Amino acid sequence: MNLKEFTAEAYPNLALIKYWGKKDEELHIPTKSSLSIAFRIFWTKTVLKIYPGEGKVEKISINGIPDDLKKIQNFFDKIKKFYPEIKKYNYIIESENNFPSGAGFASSASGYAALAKALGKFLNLSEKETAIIARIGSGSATRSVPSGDIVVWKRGFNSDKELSNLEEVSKRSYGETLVQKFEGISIIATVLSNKIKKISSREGMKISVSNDDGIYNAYVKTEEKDFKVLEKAILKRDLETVFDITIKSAMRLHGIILSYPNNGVPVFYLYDQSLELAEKFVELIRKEGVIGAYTFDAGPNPFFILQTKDEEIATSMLKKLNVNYYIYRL
Ligand code: 2P0
Repeated sequence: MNLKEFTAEAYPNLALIKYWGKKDEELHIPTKSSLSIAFRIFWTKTVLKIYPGEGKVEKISINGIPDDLKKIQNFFDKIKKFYPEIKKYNYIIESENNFPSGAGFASSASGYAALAKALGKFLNLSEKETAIIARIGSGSATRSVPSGDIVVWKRGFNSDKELSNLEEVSKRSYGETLVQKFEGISIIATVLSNKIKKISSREGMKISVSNDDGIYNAYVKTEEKDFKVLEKAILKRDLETVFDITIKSAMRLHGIILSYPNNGVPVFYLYDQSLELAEKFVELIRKEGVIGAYTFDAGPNPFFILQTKDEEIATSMLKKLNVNYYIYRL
């Protein structure tokens, strides 16, 4: 057996302007641009073993435990269309990650990014091409491929007309580093709950997009404007604007999610305690005269972002309330 190995690693990311919805379900073309910040205390490391075959994934394991082969075969089948070379080999994927359960980060972003990077080494791909492969695995993985602290993922097209050539369009939306180093910032990931959510992000965003009655479309337009403002604010390190837009984008996300019940059943990810904690955080930083932001993904755990010099304001509050957390200092 002629076996070759390719190893890669990737980290999760936290979006300040969120990704929520696809123009194309197959290729994960986002309806809107998003921007994220790296979170490098958690990681996924992946070893991709290849040998002559017919494009089949033989085994996949995460931390030594077999994972969903069908899901990963489906991913390989999608990318075969772009890289026929994949059909000539079979694959064994061994992944490891250090995610504590309930830390608020899904491992799909770093998982698909690490796998895409390993595939990128095998296929000799550029970072842009690698980010496109990661995107086909999971949208948010696009933002875990570039090496910078701040990464943008632009929606890549302006009109439906441009969607006529899917392959071409698919190549227009990929992650890019906006800022390589963004020091002096702390991200605090709190752990309020580690329950598995009832509705996955994939399903949740599909519900928002497919029920659009104008509100979702208005959300996309507003966020697209704020995305541009945020990009500029980050380049100028205008933290006040960065934090203001971060909070708005998080709350708009959850407003949109609540706007579209699923056949009448409310869709929601936040708990009362999530909002109470966010409110306490804002009260505290205001009292201390410092700036910061909170954000939420599709889950109940607040993330706090503030300057490292002010980090203790948040951590002492969390300690008092007995809430567990993880800190990443950029
Ligand atoms: C984000 N989320 O920008 C947003 C905020 C969740 C809330 O990207 O269907 O797991 O695999 O493309 O990437 C989670 O969505 O969805 C996500 P798929 P994904 O981080």
